[in-house]
Amino acid sequence: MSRIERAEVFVASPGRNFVTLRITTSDGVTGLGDATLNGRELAVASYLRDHLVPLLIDRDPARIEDMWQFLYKGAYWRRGPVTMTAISAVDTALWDIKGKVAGLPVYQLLGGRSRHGVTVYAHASGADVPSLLDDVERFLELGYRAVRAQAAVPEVGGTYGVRKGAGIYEPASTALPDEQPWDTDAYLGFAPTYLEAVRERFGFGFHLLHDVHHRLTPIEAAQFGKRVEGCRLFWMEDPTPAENQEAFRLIRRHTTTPIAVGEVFSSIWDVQQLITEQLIDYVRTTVVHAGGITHLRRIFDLAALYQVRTGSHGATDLSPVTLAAAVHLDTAVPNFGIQEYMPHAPETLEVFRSGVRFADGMLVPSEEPGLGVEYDAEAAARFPYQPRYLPVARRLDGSVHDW
Ligand code: CS2
Ligand code: MG
Repeated sequence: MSRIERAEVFVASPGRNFVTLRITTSDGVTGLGDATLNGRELAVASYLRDHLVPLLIDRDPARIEDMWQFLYKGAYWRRGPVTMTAISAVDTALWDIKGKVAGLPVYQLLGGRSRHGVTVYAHASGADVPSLLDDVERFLELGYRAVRAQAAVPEVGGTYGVRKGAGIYEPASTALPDEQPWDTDAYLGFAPTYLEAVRERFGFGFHLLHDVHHRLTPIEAAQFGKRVEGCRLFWMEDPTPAENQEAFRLIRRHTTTPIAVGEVFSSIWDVQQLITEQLIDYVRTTVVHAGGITHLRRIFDLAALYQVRTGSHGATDLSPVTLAAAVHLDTAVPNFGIQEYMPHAPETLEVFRSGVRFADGMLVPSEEPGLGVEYDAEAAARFPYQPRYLPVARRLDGSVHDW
């Protein structure tokens, strides 16, 4: 029997911080898992190094489901992003190994191809409406079939989702959290106008998305969804914080704008009511934060029963290992909806060499056995970890708001 011989945890910052797990078997097969939790990276690295790696040694790498149950139930303490991200990394690495041992790309192990490509959406943004429109145009010219639009709210200092200059969007950019102002009334007055401007200028021949980023109350979200119905959004994302899943019933009662939720959640139980009561249309849980390929498949299968489709988180703080795993899963599941895609920085792609390819607004997985990603630990060593935090939002009266 092959056994797990070594498990190494790499923390590096090639373009941004990533935590990566590499498992090596007694047969010399390696598997990769992403363990990046933006702003809490070292907690997951320690969870892996101090608590999971010792449990992995000498176990059978082929028993993926059993390993998941062992790490989840064996922790006793349930759920939570740190635990679930660490379990995700192990699970993903074991799928990578299984693919390499079988000589098959991971999507083949998941049941094979359901589609020839994975439709993705790009991130268009602007400091003002004209620059947002230019950005939308640029993505449409690049062949994207779906574009998310975000613009900075005038007079309000910091807005999520808006790139600074020509570089890559990076909200976690300061050594301590940047405290940014937020004004819901200004946003509610402004955001619908730029979504309308996008439709006016470019028409309806592509999917238009928008991320509310947990900024509204349920009734404000209902007002927003109703107001933008004419824009026929593909989705409004995270309209309100979803710890209280019931809150979405109120939004549903008032608007037919589709809803996507899930990027900050880590288990099937966090989205159970949202799915089974059909309170959302797209579930955005990801491989890295929701228990790996094994658990995400379970969430997606539950979602399929209720005609909820997938729409996995794919920002640049998810490593190319997560993107590759997502594209394998997206290729295989029947209820795929859309995949978020923000190309990684050149330094990131120097360290993670990925076989995922973009063409015609779609991603296709590598045909290499496993996930099709290689990690260059030597290159990574040139990019040491840097403390970086996501911002915190404060309302105009100084009180903390959901970022
Ligand atoms: C965003 C993310 O991609 C998205 O939809 O919500 O950019 C999110 O803000 C970051 O991943 C947080 O780390
Ligand atoms: Mg989001």
